[in-house]
Amino acid sequence: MAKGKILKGIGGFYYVLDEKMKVHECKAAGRFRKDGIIPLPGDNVIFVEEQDSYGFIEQIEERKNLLTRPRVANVDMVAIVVSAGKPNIDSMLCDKLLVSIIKADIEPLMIINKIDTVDEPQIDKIKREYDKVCDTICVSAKTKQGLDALKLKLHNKCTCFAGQSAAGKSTLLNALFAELNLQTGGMSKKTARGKHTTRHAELLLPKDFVGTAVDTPGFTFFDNTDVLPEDLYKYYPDIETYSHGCKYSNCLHEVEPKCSVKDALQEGLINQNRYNRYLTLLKEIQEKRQRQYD
Ligand SMILES: Nc1nc2c(ncn2[C@@H]2O[C@H](COP(=O)(O)OP(=O)(O)OP(=O)(O)O)[C@@H](O)[C@H]2O)c(=O)[nH]1
Ligand SMILES: [Mg+2]
Ligand SMILES: [Zn+2]
Repeated sequence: MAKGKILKGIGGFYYVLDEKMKVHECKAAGRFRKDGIIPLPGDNVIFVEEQDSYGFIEQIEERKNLLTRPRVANVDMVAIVVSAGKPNIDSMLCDKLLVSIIKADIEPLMIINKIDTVDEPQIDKIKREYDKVCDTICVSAKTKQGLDALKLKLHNKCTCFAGQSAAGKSTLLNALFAELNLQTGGMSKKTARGKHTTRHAELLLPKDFVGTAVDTPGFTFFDNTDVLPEDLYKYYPDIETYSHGCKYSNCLHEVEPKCSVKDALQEGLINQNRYNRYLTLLKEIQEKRQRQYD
């Protein structure tokens, strides 16, 4: 038996890094599938070594945390990478991702990339929406602007890079750690969307760096239906902070009277776009739940 960490899983094979930095191609015990457990990048495992770098995963150690989209375990931080230019930011997708990160009790970071392609006001607009939610950093993987500051934020942590396809996750990781040599892609001219270049989440251990990173495939769809409507605002730190003066303890901050969130909104303390999207997501969750009961 040996201890290791899953770097990636492809087609039923898991690539497990052992304590001597050797990678083993492993199959997983059948009972995981029976119990509905999927081994994930970031999982700490106990495996049986077989010859020629093969192996068999026997046990998955208890996870510190788990993110279902992208699927990773045991990360310290999730960096949401967005493009300041093309592809256009999907703010609703960012908000949903933030809800899931904060719900999983993981630290979020917003990386605004491609700042070489747009003017200051466009960057500021994105920054203003999110700087009361989490730490934000503006960078360009192309000009390398902001990368030293970003590297400092990644120090000593396992950071999962997540977000839309073509936001520049893999390009950023290459710019930070040249030896990674990850595949990068362009955008489809027809749809103005990314080409989904990265196909698998992979835990990376850059040389001469204290910390690890997970590159993940971009996505466009996100489902938050496991959140209760009355809990949703708790995953909006910029809204939650003003919720303590509401008259009703089960206030949804929607139409209720004497709502301190709406007061804060009137005073300009909460970003109007974030609040509008909160209401949209609240409706979406309520309607989905309603359909489940019908
Ligand atoms: N101008 C400019 N282009 C960038 C920057 N960062 C990335 N790109 C370009 O954006 C495109 C997409 O980059 P990728 O790194 O493949 O994007 P990704 O987020 O990894 O995409 P998926 O793997 O599909 O999820 C490539 O053509 C990059 O060259 C940047 O800072 N500035
Ligand atoms: Mg990629
Ligand atoms: Zn309220």
